[in-house]
Amino acid sequence: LLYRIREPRSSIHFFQFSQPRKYQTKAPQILSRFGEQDGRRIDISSMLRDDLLNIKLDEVQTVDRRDQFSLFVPKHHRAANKLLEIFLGLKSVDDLMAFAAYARERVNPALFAYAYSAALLHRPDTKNLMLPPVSEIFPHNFVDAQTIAEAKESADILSSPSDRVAIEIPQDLTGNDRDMEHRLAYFREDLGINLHHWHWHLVYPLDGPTAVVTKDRRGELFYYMHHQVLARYNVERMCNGLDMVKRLEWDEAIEEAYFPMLNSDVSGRDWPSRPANLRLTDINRPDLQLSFSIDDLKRYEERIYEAIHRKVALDANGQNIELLNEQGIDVLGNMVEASILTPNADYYGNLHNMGHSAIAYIHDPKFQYIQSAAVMSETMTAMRDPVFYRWHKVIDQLFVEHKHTLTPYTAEELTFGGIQVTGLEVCSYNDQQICRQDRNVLQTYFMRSDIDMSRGLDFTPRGPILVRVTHLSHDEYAFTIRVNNTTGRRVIGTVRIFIAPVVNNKRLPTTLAEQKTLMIELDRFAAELSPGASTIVRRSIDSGVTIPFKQIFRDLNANRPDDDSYREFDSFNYCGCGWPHHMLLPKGSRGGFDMELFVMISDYSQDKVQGNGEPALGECKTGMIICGLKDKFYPDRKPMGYPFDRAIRTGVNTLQNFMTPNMFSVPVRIMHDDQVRLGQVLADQSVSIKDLNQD
Ligand code: CUO
Repeated sequence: LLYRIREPRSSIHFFQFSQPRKYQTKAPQILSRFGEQDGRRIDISSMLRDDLLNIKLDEVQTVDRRDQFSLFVPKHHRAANKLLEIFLGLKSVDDLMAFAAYARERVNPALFAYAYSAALLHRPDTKNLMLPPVSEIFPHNFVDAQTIAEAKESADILSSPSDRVAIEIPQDLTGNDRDMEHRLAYFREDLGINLHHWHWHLVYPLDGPTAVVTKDRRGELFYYMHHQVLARYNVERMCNGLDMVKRLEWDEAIEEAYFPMLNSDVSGRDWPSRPANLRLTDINRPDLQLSFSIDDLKRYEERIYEAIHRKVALDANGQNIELLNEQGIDVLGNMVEASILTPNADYYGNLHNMGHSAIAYIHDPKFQYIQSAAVMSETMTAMRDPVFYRWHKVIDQLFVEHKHTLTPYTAEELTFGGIQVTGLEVCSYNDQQICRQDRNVLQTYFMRSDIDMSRGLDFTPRGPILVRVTHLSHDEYAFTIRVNNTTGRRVIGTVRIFIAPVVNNKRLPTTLAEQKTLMIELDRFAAELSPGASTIVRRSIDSGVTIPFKQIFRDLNANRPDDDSYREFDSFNYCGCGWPHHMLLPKGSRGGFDMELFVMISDYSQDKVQGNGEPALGECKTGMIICGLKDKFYPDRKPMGYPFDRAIRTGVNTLQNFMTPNMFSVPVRIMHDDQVRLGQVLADQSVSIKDLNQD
C-alpha cells in the first residue's frame, strides 16, 4: 500500500465498492495491468464489512489530496492523528489492510503514508514489519525533477529492466561554488540523513494517542538527536572552511537561499524556492487555519527562557514543575517542540513547529499566490535547506542554556574507581581490509551508489529504475582501547566515544567550552573489563549511532535479475531510524583535518537500565544512541550527551584537564580523497579484527 502511492491498487470487487468516481472509467485498464502482474490477489471487498465502511474520514479529508502535507501544521497533524487513531483501533490485520486500501485512495497520499507507517510501527500485530525507506515511497522528494523525467523516459524506452542504466544525479545540482553554502549540499541533501530524520519523527510523533507519543525520554531525545545533528553540521562546515551556523534572528533577512529543484509527489508542483534575504513575517493562511505572528514566537521563546532561568516551569493549572533535575530536559524537549506532552501549550506555545511553518510559508505567508509549503514543512525534506540548521540553533540554544543551569559534574562523579584507560588507537582499513600503517588517520571519499525509484513512480513500466547518487563515505576502522582494571574483579563499563575538532573555525586552539558543543558521539556500548590489563576492540560498523549502508543503497555488484526480487532489500536488518553509516565521519580535508578522539569508561552498574529484559531475537539495535530502543527504555541511565551535556567544572579549560583516569584522548586526522569511487557495498561483515588482536 505504500508503493506507487497514487496508483489504485485493488481487486476488481474492491473497485466496485471504493473507487473514487473520477477513476471509474480507467479502472478496468489499470486492473488488467495489475491483474497480469500481481502474483497474489486479495479480495478486499469481502473484507470491507459495513462497520469498516461506516468509519468516517471527514476530518482526515480536511487535508486535500493535493495539499502539501506538513506535520508541523496543527490542522494537518490533527487529521493525520485521526487516521492513525483509526488504524490503531482496527481489530485485526485484515481489517487494517482492507480499511487502509479503502482509505488510501481517498486521503492525502503523504498523510496516508505517515499515518499508515506510524500505525504499522506501533500496532502490536504489525510492529515487527519493516517499512521501506521513504525515498522509495516518495522519490520525487529526494531526486530532482529532471533526473526523474530522464529515468522515466529510459524506463519507457527500455522496457527490459536489465537494459536500463542508472541515471546519474549531478553533484552540483542545487547550486554551485559561487554560493559558499553549496559546499555543504552533500550533507544537507544526503539521502540517508533525510531518511533518518523522517524515520525519527515517525518513531517519535508529536501528536497521536498518548500511548504512541509517550515514550521514554522522548523530549530529551528530541533535544539530543537534533543537538548531534547540529554538532555534526558545524564540524562539517569547519572541514569546508565555513563558519559555524548562526542562529536565525527574528528580524534579520535570511541570507542563505535554497532552491530545491524537486517536484512534490503530493502537490504535483515544484517545491517552492526560498530566495535570499527573505524575512520572517506573520503567517495568515486560511487554507491551513494557520495564523500567528512572529511576536507570538518571540514571546514563546522568552517564556521558555524565563522558565529555564527560574528553573521552574508552569503547568496548565499554574502548578510548578521543577526543571533543575535530570528530568528537566525531557519536560523542556516536549515544551519546545512542542509535542502533546508539553506541560502548558497555551503559555509556552508551539515554538519549534511554528518556526518550521514560518519558514515553510515565508514565500507566501498570506496565501495570496496559492503557493504550497516549502521543504521546511516536511521532515523528509527539511534538512536540505541551510535555514534548517539556523532554526535548530535557536532551538538548541534553549536546551544548552538549561543544561548550564545544572551543577557541572565533579571530577569524583566522573571517575570510575579502579578503572584506568591507558591507551586509545584507531586503525583505518584499506580496500584489502588491512590496517593502515599510519595509525590514528581516518580516510573519507565520495562514492557513487544506486537507489531504486520504481516503487515510488506511479504509472511507469515495471522493473528497477535506478538513479545514481554521489555521497560521502569512509574507510571502515576499529578502535583499540587499553584498560587497566585494579578492582581485582570483573566489572562492566559503558564505553563512550566522541570526536571533536582541535581548532575552532578561526584556526585557534579550542577551549573545552567550545569543543564541547562540537562533540560528535561516535559510539557507546557496554564492555566487560577483566581484572588487570585488557584490550577492547570496537569496529566502526558496530557503531550504536548508525544504520548500515546496505539499508539505503543497492548493491551495485549484485546480479540484477529482471524481476522484482532484485528490489527486495535486506528487510530483516532494516530498522529505519539511525544516522546513515556512510556519514559517520566528518569529511575532513585534503590536507587532513585534526580532531581529538576521546573515550570515557563509566560504571555500567550505574548506567544500566532496569526492565529492558534481554534483547529479543532480531531486535533493532542499530542507531539506538539517537533513536532509542523500540518499546523499551532508553538504554543508558546517564543524561544524553554525558559527560559533555553540562557546563564544564570551573578551572578546567582543556580536554586534558577535564580527564579523569577512566578517560583518554588521542589526536586523529581525517584525510579526504577527492577522487570519487564507484559504489561497492561497504565491508560491513568482512572487516577482520584478527590483526588488531595480534597487535
Ligand atoms: Cu526534526 Cu525541526 O525537528 O525537524
